Amino acid sequence: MRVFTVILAIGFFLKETQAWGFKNGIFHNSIWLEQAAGVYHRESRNGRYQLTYKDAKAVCKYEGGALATYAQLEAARKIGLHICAAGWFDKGRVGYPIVKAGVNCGSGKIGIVDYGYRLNKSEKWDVYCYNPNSKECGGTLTEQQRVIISPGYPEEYQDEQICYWHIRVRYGQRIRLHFLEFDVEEDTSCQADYLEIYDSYDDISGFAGRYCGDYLPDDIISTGNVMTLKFLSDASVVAGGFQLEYIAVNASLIHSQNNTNYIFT
Ligand SMILES: [Ca+2]
Repeated sequence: MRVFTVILAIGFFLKETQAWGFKNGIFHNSIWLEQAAGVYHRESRNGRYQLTYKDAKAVCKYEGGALATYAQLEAARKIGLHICAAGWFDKGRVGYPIVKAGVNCGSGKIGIVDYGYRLNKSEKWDVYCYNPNSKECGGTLTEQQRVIISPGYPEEYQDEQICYWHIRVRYGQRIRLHFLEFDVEEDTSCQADYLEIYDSYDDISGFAGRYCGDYLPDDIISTGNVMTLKFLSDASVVAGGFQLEYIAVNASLIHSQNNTNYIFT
């Protein structure tokens, strides 16, 4: 009976994990996954392990959330959050959530790999934030063509949203973004709400533009087969949101065109 229960539990676990992108024995470590149960991982714009405890708290607060508690991190882990990067969480504790055992991450342990409460708050790690209002947007997109919308579109987006879309098409292809609708709280330097485009698979390198207001941006074409979009809204004033489409294009076709929208060369 006990064996049967265990098998049922494993079956349930596999079903759950498949829904979260468990393929070929590896969890797909997308931002979508990272936002499991409102918990997500962040690193400094300067790269991995650059945040003091004070910095870490500021990162979460900036995005409208707070440091995740151990219980929140564990709840997220139980539905598939698997990240091989140690980060600060609540009360100056450091660790990371592991779902699938691996020798290179967590030394075969499953659960929260816990470095404990750090005495030295100047140590530098990544961070785990909790923001339950930020979990229903973003993702890793690999289709050849897809429409991307702001959270809740065609309704207005809400305050304190943060979304990352990582687009990855086939090697040798490029990504063309075409804006269909655009209305984001306007201010002169887009400090409040904005959509940022990165010609890269992260938001650290390849910055290509920050957009707000209601002017429809021109098409944007990536230099490679990846692109990242980041949408952030602050604590007040919302707007209609946006709708855009991306399409994977054959890089050689772009070379053969004299296309004024071809902005990255
Ligand atoms: Ca706003």
